[in-house]
Amino acid sequence: MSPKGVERRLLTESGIRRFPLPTLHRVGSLAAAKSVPLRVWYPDMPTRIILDTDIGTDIDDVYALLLAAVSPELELRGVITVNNDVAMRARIARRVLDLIGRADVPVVCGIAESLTPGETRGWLGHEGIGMDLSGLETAFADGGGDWLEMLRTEIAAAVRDGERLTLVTIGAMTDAAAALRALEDSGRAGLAGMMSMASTFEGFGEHAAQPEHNIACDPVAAAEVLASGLPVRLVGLNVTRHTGMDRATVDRLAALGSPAAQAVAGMHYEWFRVIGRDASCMHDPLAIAALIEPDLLTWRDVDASLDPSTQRGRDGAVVYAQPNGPASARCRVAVGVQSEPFHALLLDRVQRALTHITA
Ligand SMILES: [Ca+2]
Repeated sequence: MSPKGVERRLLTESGIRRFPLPTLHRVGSLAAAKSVPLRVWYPDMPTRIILDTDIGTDIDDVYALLLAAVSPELELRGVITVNNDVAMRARIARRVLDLIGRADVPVVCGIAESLTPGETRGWLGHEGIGMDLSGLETAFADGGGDWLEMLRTEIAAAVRDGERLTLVTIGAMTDAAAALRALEDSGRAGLAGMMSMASTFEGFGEHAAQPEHNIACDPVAAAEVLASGLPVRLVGLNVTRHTGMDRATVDRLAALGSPAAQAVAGMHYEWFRVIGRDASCMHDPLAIAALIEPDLLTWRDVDASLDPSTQRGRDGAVVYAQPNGPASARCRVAVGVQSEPFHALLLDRVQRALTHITA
Protein backbone atom coordinates (compact mmCIF):
# COMPACT_ATOMS: atom_id res chain seq x y z
CA MET A 1 0.00 0.00 0.00
CA SER A 2 1.34 3.42 -0.84
CA PRO A 3 2.10 5.85 1.98
CA LYS A 4 -0.89 7.84 0.83
CA GLY A 5 -3.01 4.73 0.85
CA VAL A 6 -2.52 4.16 4.54
CA GLU A 7 -3.30 7.72 5.35
CA ARG A 8 -6.57 8.66 6.87
CA ARG A 9 -8.25 11.67 8.22
CA LEU A 10 -8.63 11.75 11.93
CA LEU A 11 -10.51 14.18 14.09
CA THR A 12 -11.13 16.40 11.13
CA GLU A 13 -14.32 17.73 12.62
CA SER A 14 -12.26 19.12 15.45
CA GLY A 15 -9.91 20.57 12.91
CA ILE A 16 -6.83 18.62 13.83
CA ARG A 17 -4.40 17.95 11.04
CA ARG A 18 -4.59 14.94 8.82
CA PHE A 19 -3.13 12.17 10.82
CA PRO A 20 -1.38 9.49 8.81
CA LEU A 21 -0.37 6.11 10.03
CA PRO A 22 3.36 6.10 10.68
CA THR A 23 5.27 3.87 8.31
CA LEU A 24 8.54 3.98 10.09
CA HIS A 25 11.08 1.68 8.58
CA ARG A 26 9.59 1.25 5.19
CA VAL A 27 9.07 4.48 3.38
CA GLY A 28 12.15 6.52 4.21
CA SER A 29 14.05 5.27 1.20
CA LEU A 30 10.93 5.55 -0.91
CA ALA A 31 10.58 9.20 0.00
CA ALA A 32 14.27 9.85 -0.56
CA ALA A 33 14.20 8.17 -3.94
CA LYS A 34 11.65 10.67 -5.20
CA SER A 35 13.56 13.63 -3.86
CA VAL A 36 15.84 16.06 -5.60
CA PRO A 37 19.48 16.50 -4.65
CA LEU A 38 20.14 18.76 -1.74
CA ARG A 39 21.43 22.15 -2.64
CA VAL A 40 22.78 24.50 -0.08
CA TRP A 41 20.36 27.26 0.63
CA TYR A 42 20.88 29.94 3.22
CA PRO A 43 24.52 28.96 3.77
CA ASP A 44 24.69 31.57 6.49
CA MET A 45 21.62 30.26 8.30
CA PRO A 46 22.09 31.28 11.90
CA THR A 47 21.32 28.91 14.68
CA ARG A 48 19.43 31.40 16.81
CA ILE A 49 15.79 30.55 16.88
CA ILE A 50 12.50 31.60 18.36
CA LEU A 51 10.05 28.71 18.52
CA ASP A 52 6.41 29.57 17.90
CA THR A 53 4.21 26.69 18.99
CA ASP A 54 0.70 25.44 19.67
CA ILE A 55 2.13 23.04 22.24
CA GLY A 56 -0.38 21.03 24.21
CA THR A 57 -2.65 19.68 21.50
CA ASP A 58 -0.62 17.25 19.36
CA ILE A 59 2.21 15.82 21.48
CA ASP A 60 4.74 16.44 18.71
CA ASP A 61 5.29 20.06 19.79
CA VAL A 62 6.65 18.78 23.10
CA TYR A 63 9.28 16.73 21.31
CA ALA A 64 10.09 19.67 19.05
CA LEU A 65 10.64 21.81 22.13
CA LEU A 66 12.85 19.16 23.73
CA LEU A 67 14.89 18.83 20.55
CA ALA A 68 15.30 22.58 20.20
CA ALA A 69 16.16 23.06 23.86
CA VAL A 70 18.78 20.35 24.15
CA SER A 71 20.55 20.53 20.77
CA PRO A 72 23.87 22.37 20.79
CA GLU A 73 23.46 23.30 17.13
CA LEU A 74 20.61 25.62 18.03
CA GLU A 75 20.32 28.56 20.33
CA LEU A 76 16.75 28.62 21.57
CA ARG A 77 16.21 32.26 22.52
CA GLY A 78 12.54 32.08 23.39
CA VAL A 79 9.21 30.37 22.98
CA ILE A 80 5.97 32.02 21.84
CA THR A 81 2.65 30.23 22.03
CA VAL A 82 -0.13 30.57 19.48
CA ASN A 83 -3.74 29.52 18.86
CA ASN A 84 -6.64 29.39 21.35
CA ASP A 85 -5.62 29.09 25.04
CA VAL A 86 -2.11 30.47 24.69
CA ALA A 87 -1.76 30.74 28.50
CA MET A 88 -2.30 27.00 28.97
CA ARG A 89 0.13 26.33 26.14
CA ALA A 90 2.67 28.65 27.80
CA ARG A 91 2.29 26.79 31.12
CA ILE A 92 3.05 23.51 29.41
CA ALA A 93 6.11 24.92 27.63
CA ARG A 94 7.30 26.55 30.86
CA ARG A 95 7.00 23.32 32.83
CA VAL A 96 8.75 21.22 30.18
CA LEU A 97 11.63 23.67 29.93
CA ASP A 98 11.97 23.92 33.71
CA LEU A 99 12.03 20.13 34.07
CA ILE A 100 14.90 19.77 31.61
CA GLY A 101 16.95 22.54 33.19
CA ARG A 102 16.15 25.28 30.70
CA ALA A 103 14.48 27.77 33.03
CA ASP A 104 16.59 30.38 31.24
CA VAL A 105 14.48 30.17 28.07
CA PRO A 106 11.69 32.77 28.20
CA VAL A 107 8.15 31.74 27.33
CA VAL A 108 5.55 34.31 26.30
CA CYS A 109 1.99 34.13 25.07
CA GLY A 110 1.36 34.97 21.45
CA ILE A 111 -1.96 35.49 19.73
CA ALA A 112 -4.95 33.35 20.65
CA GLU A 113 -7.28 34.30 17.84
CA SER A 114 -6.78 33.45 14.21
CA LEU A 115 -6.34 36.40 11.87
CA THR A 116 -8.88 34.59 9.69
CA PRO A 117 -12.37 35.79 10.65
CA GLY A 118 -14.48 33.04 12.19
CA GLU A 119 -11.69 30.46 12.26
CA THR A 120 -11.40 28.85 15.71
CA ARG A 121 -9.98 25.39 15.12
CA GLY A 122 -6.93 24.09 16.95
CA TRP A 123 -8.13 23.28 20.46
CA LEU A 124 -9.32 19.82 21.46
CA GLY A 125 -9.78 20.18 25.22
CA HIS A 126 -7.27 17.63 26.53
CA GLU A 127 -4.45 20.18 26.63
CA GLY A 128 -2.56 20.05 29.92
CA ILE A 129 -3.89 16.62 30.87
CA GLY A 130 -1.24 14.03 31.71
CA MET A 131 1.32 16.29 33.33
CA ASP A 132 1.66 18.03 36.66
CA LEU A 133 1.15 21.77 36.20
CA SER A 134 0.84 22.53 39.90
CA GLY A 135 2.29 25.89 40.83
CA LEU A 136 1.57 27.22 37.35
CA GLU A 137 -2.24 27.35 37.61
CA THR A 138 -2.40 31.11 37.27
CA ALA A 139 0.84 31.66 35.37
CA PHE A 140 0.47 33.64 32.15
CA ALA A 141 -3.12 34.54 33.04
CA ASP A 142 -2.23 38.21 32.60
CA GLY A 143 -1.44 37.68 28.93
CA GLY A 144 2.02 36.33 29.55
CA GLY A 145 4.37 39.07 28.41
CA ASP A 146 4.85 41.03 25.23
CA TRP A 147 5.72 38.52 22.53
CA LEU A 148 6.36 41.15 19.88
CA GLU A 149 8.72 42.99 22.18
CA MET A 150 10.60 39.75 22.81
CA LEU A 151 10.86 39.13 19.10
CA ARG A 152 12.09 42.66 18.44
CA THR A 153 14.64 42.41 21.25
CA GLU A 154 15.97 39.08 20.03
CA ILE A 155 16.22 40.26 16.44
CA ALA A 156 18.14 43.34 17.58
CA ALA A 157 20.45 41.22 19.73
CA ALA A 158 21.14 38.86 16.85
CA VAL A 159 21.96 41.74 14.50
CA ARG A 160 24.23 43.26 17.13
CA ASP A 161 26.13 39.98 17.23
CA GLY A 162 26.40 39.79 13.45
CA GLU A 163 23.73 37.12 13.13
CA ARG A 164 20.11 36.85 12.19
CA LEU A 165 17.19 35.17 13.84
CA THR A 166 15.18 32.28 12.43
CA LEU A 167 11.52 32.04 13.35
CA VAL A 168 10.37 28.44 13.63
CA THR A 169 6.63 27.96 13.50
CA ILE A 170 5.07 24.62 14.39
CA GLY A 171 1.49 25.82 14.73
CA ALA A 172 -0.67 28.37 12.98
CA MET A 173 1.24 31.22 11.36
CA THR A 174 -0.77 33.85 13.26
CA ASP A 175 2.12 35.28 15.28
CA ALA A 176 4.43 35.20 12.27
CA ALA A 177 2.02 37.16 10.11
CA ALA A 178 1.27 39.63 12.88
CA ALA A 179 5.00 40.11 13.39
CA LEU A 180 5.55 40.76 9.68
CA ARG A 181 2.76 43.35 9.82
CA ALA A 182 4.32 45.04 12.83
CA LEU A 183 8.05 44.81 12.27
CA GLU A 184 9.89 47.73 10.76
CA ASP A 185 12.17 47.11 7.77
CA SER A 186 15.16 46.85 10.08
CA GLY A 187 13.42 44.16 12.08
CA ARG A 188 12.51 42.18 9.00
CA ALA A 189 16.10 42.42 7.82
CA GLY A 190 17.17 40.78 11.05
CA LEU A 191 15.09 37.72 10.27
CA ALA A 192 16.95 35.08 8.29
CA GLY A 193 13.65 33.46 7.44
CA MET A 194 11.16 30.96 8.71
CA MET A 195 11.25 27.22 9.13
CA SER A 196 7.72 25.93 9.39
CA MET A 197 5.91 22.65 9.85
CA ALA A 198 3.03 23.46 7.57
CA SER A 199 1.22 22.38 4.42
CA THR A 200 1.95 19.36 2.27
CA PHE A 201 3.60 19.19 -1.13
CA GLU A 202 1.78 16.76 -3.39
CA GLY A 203 2.80 18.34 -6.68
CA PHE A 204 2.36 21.51 -8.67
CA GLY A 205 -0.90 23.19 -9.56
CA GLU A 206 -4.31 23.73 -8.02
CA HIS A 207 -5.39 20.12 -8.47
CA ALA A 208 -2.48 18.89 -6.32
CA ALA A 209 -3.09 21.35 -3.46
CA GLN A 210 -4.09 19.54 -0.27
CA PRO A 211 -5.20 20.84 3.13
CA GLU A 212 -3.14 20.81 6.29
CA HIS A 213 -4.02 21.76 9.86
CA ASN A 214 -1.48 24.49 10.64
CA ILE A 215 -2.39 26.35 7.46
CA ALA A 216 -6.12 25.79 8.02
CA CYS A 217 -5.94 27.28 11.52
CA ASP A 218 -5.10 30.62 9.95
CA PRO A 219 -5.08 30.75 6.15
CA VAL A 220 -5.07 34.57 6.15
CA ALA A 221 -1.85 34.50 8.16
CA ALA A 222 -0.31 31.81 5.96
CA ALA A 223 -1.18 33.72 2.80
CA GLU A 224 0.47 36.84 4.18
CA VAL A 225 3.61 34.97 5.21
CA LEU A 226 3.96 33.25 1.84
CA ALA A 227 3.46 36.56 0.02
CA SER A 228 5.76 38.53 2.30
CA GLY A 229 9.02 37.84 0.52
CA LEU A 230 10.56 36.39 3.66
CA PRO A 231 12.42 33.17 2.86
CA VAL A 232 10.24 30.34 4.14
CA ARG A 233 11.01 26.66 4.33
CA LEU A 234 8.05 24.35 4.63
CA VAL A 235 8.30 20.92 6.21
CA GLY A 236 4.95 19.41 5.30
CA LEU A 237 2.92 16.26 5.74
CA ASN A 238 4.44 14.77 2.61
CA VAL A 239 7.63 14.24 4.63
CA THR A 240 6.39 14.28 8.23
CA ARG A 241 3.99 11.42 7.56
CA HIS A 242 7.10 9.23 7.35
CA THR A 243 7.89 9.88 11.00
CA GLY A 244 6.40 8.47 14.14
CA MET A 245 6.74 7.30 17.70
CA ASP A 246 4.97 4.25 19.04
CA ARG A 247 3.78 3.28 22.50
CA ALA A 248 6.70 0.95 23.16
CA THR A 249 9.09 3.84 22.61
CA VAL A 250 7.08 6.07 24.92
CA ASP A 251 7.17 3.28 27.50
CA ARG A 252 10.95 3.29 27.27
CA LEU A 253 11.04 7.06 27.72
CA ALA A 254 8.72 6.81 30.72
CA ALA A 255 11.06 4.23 32.25
CA LEU A 256 13.80 6.84 32.40
CA GLY A 257 11.92 7.84 35.53
CA SER A 258 12.76 11.54 35.72
CA PRO A 259 10.00 14.10 36.35
CA ALA A 260 10.54 15.32 32.80
CA ALA A 261 10.15 11.81 31.39
CA GLN A 262 6.99 11.29 33.39
CA ALA A 263 5.54 14.58 32.18
CA VAL A 264 6.29 13.92 28.52
CA ALA A 265 5.14 10.30 28.62
CA GLY A 266 2.00 11.30 30.52
CA MET A 267 1.06 13.78 27.81
CA HIS A 268 1.90 11.30 25.07
CA TYR A 269 -0.32 8.60 26.61
CA GLU A 270 -3.11 11.18 26.75
CA TRP A 271 -2.56 11.97 23.07
CA PHE A 272 -2.71 8.26 22.20
CA ARG A 273 -6.05 8.16 24.04
CA VAL A 274 -7.36 11.21 22.16
CA ILE A 275 -6.43 9.87 18.73
CA GLY A 276 -7.29 6.27 19.58
CA ARG A 277 -4.01 4.90 18.34
CA ASP A 278 -0.70 3.61 19.69
CA ALA A 279 1.60 5.62 17.45
CA SER A 280 1.73 9.24 16.42
CA CYS A 281 3.70 11.25 13.91
CA MET A 282 6.61 13.46 14.86
CA HIS A 283 5.65 16.25 12.46
CA ASP A 284 7.02 19.24 14.35
CA PRO A 285 10.37 17.81 15.49
CA LEU A 286 11.25 17.25 11.85
CA ALA A 287 11.20 21.02 11.29
CA ILE A 288 13.64 21.40 14.18
CA ALA A 289 15.82 18.57 12.89
CA ALA A 290 15.92 20.31 9.51
CA LEU A 291 17.87 23.11 11.19
CA ILE A 292 20.13 20.76 13.13
CA GLU A 293 20.96 18.40 10.28
CA PRO A 294 19.81 19.81 6.92
CA ASP A 295 20.92 16.67 5.06
CA LEU A 296 18.04 14.77 6.65
CA LEU A 297 15.75 16.46 4.16
CA THR A 298 15.86 17.24 0.48
CA TRP A 299 14.26 20.40 -0.81
CA ARG A 300 12.72 21.96 -3.82
CA ASP A 301 12.45 25.62 -4.73
CA VAL A 302 8.85 26.58 -5.33
CA ASP A 303 6.43 29.44 -5.41
CA ALA A 304 3.72 28.90 -2.82
CA SER A 305 0.48 30.75 -2.27
CA LEU A 306 -3.05 30.32 -1.13
CA ASP A 307 -6.23 32.30 -1.50
CA PRO A 308 -8.08 32.45 1.84
CA SER A 309 -11.20 33.73 0.11
CA THR A 310 -11.78 30.34 -1.51
CA GLN A 311 -12.99 27.22 0.29
CA ARG A 312 -9.85 25.34 -0.70
CA GLY A 313 -7.75 28.11 0.76
CA ARG A 314 -9.86 28.17 3.92
CA ASP A 315 -9.26 24.43 4.22
CA GLY A 316 -5.54 25.12 4.22
CA ALA A 317 -4.60 24.05 0.70
CA VAL A 318 -1.42 25.78 -0.49
CA VAL A 319 -0.94 25.93 -4.26
CA TYR A 320 2.58 25.28 -5.48
CA ALA A 321 4.02 26.54 -8.74
CA GLN A 322 7.36 26.24 -10.45
CA PRO A 323 9.36 29.37 -9.70
CA ASN A 324 10.30 31.60 -12.60
CA GLY A 325 13.91 31.06 -11.72
CA PRO A 326 16.13 30.24 -8.77
CA ALA A 327 16.48 33.90 -7.88
CA SER A 328 12.72 34.39 -7.66
CA ALA A 329 11.99 31.51 -5.33
CA ARG A 330 11.27 32.60 -1.80
CA CYS A 331 9.89 29.31 -0.66
CA ARG A 332 11.54 25.97 -0.34
CA VAL A 333 9.57 22.86 0.41
CA ALA A 334 10.85 19.56 1.76
CA VAL A 335 10.32 16.73 -0.72
CA GLY A 336 12.27 13.87 0.82
CA VAL A 337 13.29 12.70 4.26
CA GLN A 338 15.70 10.18 5.67
CA SER A 339 13.40 8.82 8.33
CA GLU A 340 15.69 6.48 10.20
CA PRO A 341 18.54 8.94 10.85
CA PHE A 342 15.91 11.44 11.93
CA HIS A 343 14.42 9.02 14.44
CA ALA A 344 17.89 8.20 15.77
CA LEU A 345 18.68 11.87 16.22
CA LEU A 346 15.35 12.61 17.87
CA LEU A 347 15.50 9.72 20.31
CA ASP A 348 19.10 10.42 21.25
CA ARG A 349 18.39 14.06 21.99
CA VAL A 350 15.07 13.43 23.72
CA GLN A 351 16.63 10.85 26.01
CA ARG A 352 19.40 13.30 26.77
CA ALA A 353 16.82 15.94 27.68
CA LEU A 354 14.69 13.62 29.78
CA THR A 355 17.56 12.29 31.86
CA HIS A 356 18.29 15.76 33.10
CA ILE A 357 17.83 15.79 36.85
CA THR A 358 16.15 18.92 38.10
CA ALA A 359 17.43 20.38 41.34
CA1 LIG B 1 2.21 21.97 16.50
